[in-house]
Amino acid sequence: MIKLHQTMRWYGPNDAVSLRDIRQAGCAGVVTALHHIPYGEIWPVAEIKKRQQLIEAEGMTWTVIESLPVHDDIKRQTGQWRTYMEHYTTSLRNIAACGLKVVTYNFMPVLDWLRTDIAYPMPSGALALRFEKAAFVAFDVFLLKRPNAAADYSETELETARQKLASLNPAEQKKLFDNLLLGLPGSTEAFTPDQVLAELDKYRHIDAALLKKHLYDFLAEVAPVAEECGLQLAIHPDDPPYPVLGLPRVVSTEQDLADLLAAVPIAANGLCFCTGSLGAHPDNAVPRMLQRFGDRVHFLHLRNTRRDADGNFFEADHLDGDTDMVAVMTEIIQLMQRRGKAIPMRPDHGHQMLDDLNKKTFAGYSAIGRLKGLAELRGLEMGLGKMLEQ
Ligand code: DNO
Repeated sequence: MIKLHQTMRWYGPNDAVSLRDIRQAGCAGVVTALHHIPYGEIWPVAEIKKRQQLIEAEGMTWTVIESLPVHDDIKRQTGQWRTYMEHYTTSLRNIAACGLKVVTYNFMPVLDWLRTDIAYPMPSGALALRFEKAAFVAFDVFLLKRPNAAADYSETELETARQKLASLNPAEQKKLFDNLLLGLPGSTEAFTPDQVLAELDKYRHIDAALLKKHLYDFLAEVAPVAEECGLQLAIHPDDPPYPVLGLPRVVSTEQDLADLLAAVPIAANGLCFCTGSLGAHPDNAVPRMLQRFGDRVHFLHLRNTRRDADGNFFEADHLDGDTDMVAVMTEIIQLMQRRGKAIPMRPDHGHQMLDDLNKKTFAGYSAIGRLKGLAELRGLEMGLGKMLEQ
């Protein structure tokens, strides 16, 4: 029986969660990135090796790079984008030279994932990540004051957002701002409102069709290089999986994934299948999508969300929420037997709980909640695996 290759994300030497912690969670692998290298710059072999040695000294492998970021100039095909394309392929070759195999990236313009609340209390007192529609609209229209933002929402949505704003004191408004503009994963620097507005404005001529074209152009050049040097590219879906702040998002739906895989039909052009991001869209039938695209899934993020009818969602326990994790795990087990290959996975995010409530960790990435999620998923895999073997 081929089993999942269990990993956890590590933000590097500054992460309050140590490699030792990750090892004790039962992981064989680590997912990390050279967060100190600015977007668009080349990852030198020496830097990759240095990081790899730290991980191997703790008895694990650096299994997946998450992420090798795609510079926004490439997403827009403006400015220095040709240079950044060359840097990207050079970085891929350097990564392959060090023996790594899987590279995650995303194609979300300007910002990566978005949450309005990073400390949403569960009934147990554990804290979860949450996206609250009214708070998001309030941020967009009344705090950030994006030009013409109001046109993207209904009168009811605007009214609910107004009420939400009125319920927040200045400190809470600042917190909402900071949560949404937390910046980029792995960084603690938030954008200023003016910086964000300037970045958003650079996309005013780019609609979904054009962004898709730019993504496929990127892949047409980069995926063959990856294939040639034995790497697998794994694109992370949009989170949340729909347009935000007037920006197009093009890796959100079943059709988006089908188009992407068909655009460059080689194995290296694959997916980081994130059940949490995809599951936040009511139309995404996650187990069915996994069945359909399984052959091109190079990395798995396992996580669950619970949605409501108003467009809010929070991150539920890994085995709870709207996505049927039993169906997902059944697909995964069958997929790995069919492909004859273990797929790397990580428990994505986790509730902040127990001793971690007093620690400063990256939002979503405290140790104990992820350990709990991983342990539950590991048990589910073992139980289902035994049943399927019979
Ligand atoms: C959030 C993460 C994402 C992911 C990137 C991949 O917790 O899953 O930030 O790392 O989108 O490029």
